[in-house]
Amino acid sequence: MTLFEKIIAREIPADIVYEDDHCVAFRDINPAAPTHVLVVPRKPVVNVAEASAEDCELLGRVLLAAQAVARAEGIDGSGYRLVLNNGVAAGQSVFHLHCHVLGGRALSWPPG
Ligand code: DGP
Repeated sequence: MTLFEKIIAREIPADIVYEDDHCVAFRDINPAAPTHVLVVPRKPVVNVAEASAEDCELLGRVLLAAQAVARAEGIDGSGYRLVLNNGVAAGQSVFHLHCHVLGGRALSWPPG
């Protein structure tokens, strides 16, 4: 069971800000921006690289949940960044697909 499955199951506490039938979203424990929320599908797909065609709808649900989070957090007007880290070299540390929703400050590009 992944760490994020345990959060979804309420076995580990988290500040959950959004949920629907497909996804749960909660604040990152180590925020990198004033708003930093993780959108996690209930299905424990490892990452985009490991997703399959049957996950097509689920991937769209993750993005729409991220949109809902951004609206609820009030960062949709100023702009926000969505990040999906894939694999160790990209910085993925939890191997349960998650979309970082980052906003509330200016974000530089390219990332380091
Ligand atoms: P990534 O590096 O892309 O795999 O992002 C994983 C994120 O998960 C990282 O920004 C920190 C966050 N995180 C790790 N453990 C916990 C936890 O127990 N609770 C919460 N809310 N976030 C966590």
